[in-house]
Amino acid sequence: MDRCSHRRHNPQALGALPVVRELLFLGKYAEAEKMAQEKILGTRLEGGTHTYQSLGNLFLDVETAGEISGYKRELDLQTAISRVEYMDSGGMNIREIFCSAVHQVLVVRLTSDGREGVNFAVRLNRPGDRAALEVDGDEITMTEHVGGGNGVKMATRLKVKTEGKITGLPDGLSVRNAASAVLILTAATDYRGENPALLTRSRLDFAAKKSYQTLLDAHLEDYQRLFYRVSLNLGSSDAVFLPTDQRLEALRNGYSDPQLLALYFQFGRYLLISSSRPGSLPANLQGIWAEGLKPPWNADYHININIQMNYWPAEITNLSECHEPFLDFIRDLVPSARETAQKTYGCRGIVAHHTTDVWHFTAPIGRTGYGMWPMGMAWCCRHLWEHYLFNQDEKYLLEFAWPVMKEAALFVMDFLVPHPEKGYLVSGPSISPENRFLTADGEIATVVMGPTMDHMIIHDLLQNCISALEILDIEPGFKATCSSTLAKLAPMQIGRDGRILEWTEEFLEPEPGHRHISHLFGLHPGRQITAQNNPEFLQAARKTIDYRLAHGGGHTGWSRAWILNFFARLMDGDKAHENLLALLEKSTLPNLFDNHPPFQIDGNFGATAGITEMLLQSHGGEIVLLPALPHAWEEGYVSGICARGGFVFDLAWEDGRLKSAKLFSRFGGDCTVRYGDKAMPLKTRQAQVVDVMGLF
Ligand code: FUC
Repeated sequence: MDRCSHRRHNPQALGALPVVRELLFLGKYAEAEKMAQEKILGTRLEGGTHTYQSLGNLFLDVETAGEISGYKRELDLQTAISRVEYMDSGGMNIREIFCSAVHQVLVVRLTSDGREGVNFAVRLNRPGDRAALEVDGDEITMTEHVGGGNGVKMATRLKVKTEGKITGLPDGLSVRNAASAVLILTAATDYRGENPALLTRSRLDFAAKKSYQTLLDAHLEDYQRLFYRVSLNLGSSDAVFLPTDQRLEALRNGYSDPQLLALYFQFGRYLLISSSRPGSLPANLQGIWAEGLKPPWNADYHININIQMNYWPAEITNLSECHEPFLDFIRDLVPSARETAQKTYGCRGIVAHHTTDVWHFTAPIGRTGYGMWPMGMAWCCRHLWEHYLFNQDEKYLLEFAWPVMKEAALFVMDFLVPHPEKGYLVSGPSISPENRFLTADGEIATVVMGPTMDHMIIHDLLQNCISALEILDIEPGFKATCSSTLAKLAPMQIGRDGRILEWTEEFLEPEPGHRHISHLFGLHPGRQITAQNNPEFLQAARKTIDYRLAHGGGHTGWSRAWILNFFARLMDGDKAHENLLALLEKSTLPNLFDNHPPFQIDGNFGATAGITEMLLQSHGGEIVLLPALPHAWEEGYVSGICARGGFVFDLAWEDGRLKSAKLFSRFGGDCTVRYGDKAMPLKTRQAQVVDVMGLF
């Protein structure tokens, strides 16, 4: 069903485009921006995008007897089981909860060793009170046609399995005198064209036939297969016995807790495993943990940093299959992105702007300050390419990744225009995501020709296209066009004060500590700025970050996480560590969720990636071991992290020096491994384990 109700392309865009460009080249920013706003930007759906919503609430009203003691609530990352336990006068009470990707069910088990057993009521509802509820025997069914019209149809079913006595309530079930009770809940929508009532029926029937232990075993096997691929030890601390919120508080008071950092790293992996599995939608701004009917930014898919950051840890922390939902989503954007390229810019290929939602709209919407940014697709394409680099699957590259990358390249080839004076190709009209500048008249503006980030993204895309074509050995003509476009692209520039220019011109900045540091895309996630390629830009990148930080930058969680990655790429472990601590101290909630008030998951994922980049990097053709090990991590080990080319590493260090290093070569092939000043070439066979330490 086509539910993309807001493909609202502005019909005046094609006519306005050359005029806006000309005005911008003449420096008439205010006039250009006004015209872009009126004639290029499409209409914004009321409320922005279609919102992701919570499914509903499951309430348990559990009776307790007498005083409660020993209350403990935990989430065990090794098992992905959430557990509550406490004593009351009846005995020990335990509640275990897990979500099974295998059976697509949420399972809750309540047990009590007291004589009375557990006595509780279970109720379901959905915010907004529009859901229909049906209670029948040991089941509750909740259905809703969300929003009516084109909205999704949803069904949720819950079954109680118990030896205790079940009676129906108007909005739930009452369970009495049960030694244990197992609740099994499943839910579905018709998003993918399925019938949610039938799907939930068959899923629930299937799962309910299994014992709790069988469901649990299947869940553990599935989850641990992914989770246990990586272990990390950054040193131990006495605080492990304290609750997480207290450990965080202690960290804020200067207590060193390297185990909390390792926990935080694994928490990011847990979040990705739990929110992004083959066949699912990608993790949105809040993963899947959005609350209510209208979460911030509709928990949509911002593609000007946020969703990309969500997937930074996927390949490097050995969760390649968790990347797939995003890759599928990128492919699914293509038809809409093609239409936007034609209707808005008269270009071939595909384009998307700062945000989108599950219905895949790609038109520029809202205000120019965030909406006038046609680089969404081009940036997303680096994920398609990276998935190849880690998995070396040429069939995937040829059939899945390349066609999308090619269309993104076609768009930029048509979209770029020569700068009238300088001659090089510039992108525009566009913005440096969400930042503003001051014009010569002192006016605040956003739209320009040639924001640096655009060129860095285009550089990355075209280079990746060239590499893909070399591997596939196809389309030499297209490869030549990629190369010639690349050669004509506006170069990166360093400003008078030694920072990288954010725009082609040197403007004054009204917000010098802005959260986006878009013009460092070439440092991370890109690889345009490296010590081998252009050390002068490395210096300028550092100055750029220092300046942002000196003006209050890094104040949102994701921004801080990006800075952590930047410092890892600058191979400055101490600075990376300092920013990791700042992320935990200033932008982390007591349950370790990243804080962008109220909560945004990108910072969690970005930090997990950043910690990995501190220990292993594989960007400029070399695999670098412990590139940014901070002094604070004197000894430790990591196993199972991945480098491009399909190499999996186990590393250990002592006194800040590499002590052992092993690689597992998944596909065979050559690589160069560097530790400190020494870089060693290596040939490997498929499935070979190499003691890399022997090389140094
Ligand atoms: C980006 C950021 C905001 C926020 C939003 C969801 O555009 O500028 O800080 O994270 O996405």
